[in-house]
Amino acid sequence: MKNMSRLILHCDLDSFFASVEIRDNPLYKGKPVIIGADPKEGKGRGVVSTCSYEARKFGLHSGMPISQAFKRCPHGIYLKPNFEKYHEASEEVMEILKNYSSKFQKVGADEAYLDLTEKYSTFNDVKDIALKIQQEVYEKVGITISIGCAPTKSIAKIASDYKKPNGITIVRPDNLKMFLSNMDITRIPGIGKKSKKYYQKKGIKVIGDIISTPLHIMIEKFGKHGKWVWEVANGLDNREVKEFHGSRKSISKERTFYQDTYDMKEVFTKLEELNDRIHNSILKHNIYYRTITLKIRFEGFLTYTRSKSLPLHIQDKNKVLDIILDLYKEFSNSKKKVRLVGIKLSNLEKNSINKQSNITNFISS
Ligand code: TTP
Ligand code: MG
Repeated sequence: MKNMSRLILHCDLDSFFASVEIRDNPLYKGKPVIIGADPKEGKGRGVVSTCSYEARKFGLHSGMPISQAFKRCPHGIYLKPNFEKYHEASEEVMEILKNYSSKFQKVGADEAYLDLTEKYSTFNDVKDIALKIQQEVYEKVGITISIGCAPTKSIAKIASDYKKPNGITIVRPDNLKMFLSNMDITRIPGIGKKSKKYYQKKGIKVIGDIISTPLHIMIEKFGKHGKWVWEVANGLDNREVKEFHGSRKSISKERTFYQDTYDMKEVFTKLEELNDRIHNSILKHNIYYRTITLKIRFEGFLTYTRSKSLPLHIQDKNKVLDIILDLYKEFSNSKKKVRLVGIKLSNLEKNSINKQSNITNFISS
């Protein structure tokens, strides 16, 4: 019988940066290893990039201030990141994953989707493939990867996170609702802390509450965002596994001022103009993006870039401008004249669902 459901894998490396460090220094194995800023005996600034699962037992996690991490885990092994090493490991892993399907989509340094529908016919075969992938990654790159398999991208992603580290979680179509029912709604990509509160106020606490709410009620209460969330919860997210445009990785525009300037208003106006122009092509090609980068060059060619990555793809001109202006704040007291500004949108996806543009609308309404 022809398999009607898709077989989508989401593969995500476990405690990625920390795993690479532990691979290269076996003495770290089994210990709390923290990658990030220098803790300086608890006085350090900056945050934890990631940490080993042993460190997570102390409550440490990505994004936590390093000073707080040090308080909770003073005996941890604190290491600065080695980005070249992680980049290399990431490329090796992606080369392996690519071989399992031509429908392959890398979504970050340590995660990728594979669509196996055409190659394998049942969810039973998939277990063997997932094991094979884990084995190959471990043998060739020396780190572990967790894999989720489901009929949709969003559920495959939830599944890969379900049994970390080194886990395999397969969610069959008939098991999908049971798998999701008791999960916190923040498991759904697009529901963060803020929107969680909003959903909770309206009686939605676990994913099961979304599943049991009729679609028209979700739309009535939560707009487009509610529709997306309902589709995810019901296994109807039909986004394809597809590498964006093959080679195109970002869209950017920049402009050098005729004369270097101190005038903030001129800088802002230029950024607004660049943003408008970028969005003309964004709309024309129906592209969604997840990372927004500000580039700024001062007199003397001193150049900086600052980025913000969102939890999911958006297409929202006003939000980009807000983020750009926010990133700009860091430079607003500079004594130097500005020579060039630029905006780059990356982590692109085509024909994504417009999931986040309405979050702000409904939260503020
Ligand atoms: P994640 O996949 O989010 O985290 P992880 O691989 O460390 O752990 P998990 O087992 O839960 O998947 O991110 C991948 C890498 O990206 C991570 O190793 C370090 C980096 N990173 C940061 O530098 N800062 C962050 O806030 C996050 C979330 C990740
Ligand atoms: Mg990871």
